[in-house]
Amino acid sequence: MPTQAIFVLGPAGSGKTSLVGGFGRWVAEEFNLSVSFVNLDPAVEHLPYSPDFDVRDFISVKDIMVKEGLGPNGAILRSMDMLAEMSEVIVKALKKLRSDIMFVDTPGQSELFVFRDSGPKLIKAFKRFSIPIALFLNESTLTHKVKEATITYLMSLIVRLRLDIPVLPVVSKSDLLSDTSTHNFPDELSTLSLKLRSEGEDLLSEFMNDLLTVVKHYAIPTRLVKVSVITREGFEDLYALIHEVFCACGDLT
Ligand SMILES: Nc1nc2c(ncn2[C@@H]2O[C@H](COP(=O)(O)OP(=O)(O)OP(=O)(O)O)[C@@H](O)[C@H]2O)c(=O)[nH]1
Ligand SMILES: [Mg+2]
Repeated sequence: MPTQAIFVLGPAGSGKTSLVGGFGRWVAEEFNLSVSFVNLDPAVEHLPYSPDFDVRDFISVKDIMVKEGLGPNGAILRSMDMLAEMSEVIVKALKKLRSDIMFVDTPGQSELFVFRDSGPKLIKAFKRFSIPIALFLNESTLTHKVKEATITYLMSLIVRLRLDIPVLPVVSKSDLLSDTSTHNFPDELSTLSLKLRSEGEDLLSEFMNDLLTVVKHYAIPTRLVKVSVITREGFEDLYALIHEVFCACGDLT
């Protein structure tokens, strides 16, 4: 069986590192699987998991700032290009882990990983020894309205098209939602158009409605799953969705 590689992506602070640690540990506890942890964020200070591979052993954003006279943003950009150049070295090391499931923590600035060379190049290299998929996180407090949920679906779709792997949209930090927001949460893609109308009929709603047609056409058939690393809400649901995606990938190969 090839390794199942789960890349965790999302905007800065959306909970990627926490989910890799919390969900990864839960999967290791619940199932009889060998789970490994990969950190690809050269700028992270603290990790809530013990990485089996840590890109910081090879790339240091602080060193780049000093050696190349760059500011923090320039150094992070440079580190992403170095990540792309290192893809063969990384994959060679990861292949040796021979794990069933690999959780891959990605850089805080997901836009750099997705839109520069590093993400696509790494994913291409991962495909030689694993089946990679991605989770795209967005925070619950930014996702509980239909328009925001649509944006989360759209961003997941863009990541899917750019990285050429299945991407599941995931709502993080669900423990921060109020009871009302939890109750009315717009999770089913199929019912979003209907719910959109109840949020008012302005130009943005009209645009979102058109957007939903595109999203439904290109996105993998899924729903927004809500998870919390604190309460472990949604972990079973997320694992079931991931399993479905891997089964579909298996059928395609
Ligand atoms: N309430 C709540 N807070 C969370 C949860 N997951 C993460 N956080 C908090 O959100 C903040 C950011 O979490 P990280 O895991 O570092 O997020 P990240 O996306 O890896 O951040 P960057 O790599 O810096 O972009 C931290 O303060 C976490 O404690 C959650 O499920 N619930
Ligand atoms: Mg992080």
